[in-house]
Amino acid sequence: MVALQNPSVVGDILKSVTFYASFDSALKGDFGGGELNLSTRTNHKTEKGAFVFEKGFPAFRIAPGKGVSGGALEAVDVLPDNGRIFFPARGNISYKKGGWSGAFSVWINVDPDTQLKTGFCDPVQITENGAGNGGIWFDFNDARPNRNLRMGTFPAITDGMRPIQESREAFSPMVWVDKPGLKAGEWHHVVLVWRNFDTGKADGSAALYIDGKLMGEIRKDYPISMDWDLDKTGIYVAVNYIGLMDEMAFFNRALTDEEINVYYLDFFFSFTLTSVPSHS
Ligand SMILES: [Ca+2]
Repeated sequence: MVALQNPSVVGDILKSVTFYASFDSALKGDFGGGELNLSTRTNHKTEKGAFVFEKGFPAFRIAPGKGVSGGALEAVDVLPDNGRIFFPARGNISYKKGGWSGAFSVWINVDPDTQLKTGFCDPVQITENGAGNGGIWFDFNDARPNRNLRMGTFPAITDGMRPIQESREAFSPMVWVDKPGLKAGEWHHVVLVWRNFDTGKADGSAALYIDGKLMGEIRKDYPISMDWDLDKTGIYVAVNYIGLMDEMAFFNRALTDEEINVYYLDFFFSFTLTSVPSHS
């Protein structure tokens, strides 16, 4: 065991955790302010546009000892009927009407160019109505031979508006990473941070980090508002993902560059979030 590099920074990080899943021994959250069990959403078989919500999680399992720390979530197949698993958002994420900031951290072990079976894959997508209508996510797109890793923070749209297009152009609230260089058997740390969402002002921003490095930022001349009903909002995980994911956490503020660096480095010095203090 090597001592923590920076215990005070780590302590500040731990205090801001709102949800944490170690995936060490169970497919559920270890800690959170809301529902910790996964549910599955599938398309209704006959009613177009309708969804069926069920408890449980086919095609996902714990891979004991295979994680970046302890066990990991292993996704072995794509669910039928556009099925996706999710943690309910209420209590587990710091969303607040009128303005909020936050961060998301996860470790992934995947080769997106060889392991995925579908055009698109979202390791995480937080949304009520869809990726382009009040959605925070990162995904792998359908580019060949190298998929892009992309972050998106798409504001909610009101009736009659069209969603903002997914694009590399400046109008689109995205970060694009070309050839992210991910390989099966290697763990990589992905962090999304966002500030001043849902303020109604054009002061929102967001950023994507891989392995402690800033990959790009989102700053727009329009407000970035999710406008969620938390009871209908899901933290969708491993959507069309095939591979391993581990140590997933949400934070109630944007982590700083330094914190993200420490978080990344300290994991390699046997730091895990299992020491998250009780928030009760
Ligand atoms: Ca784990």
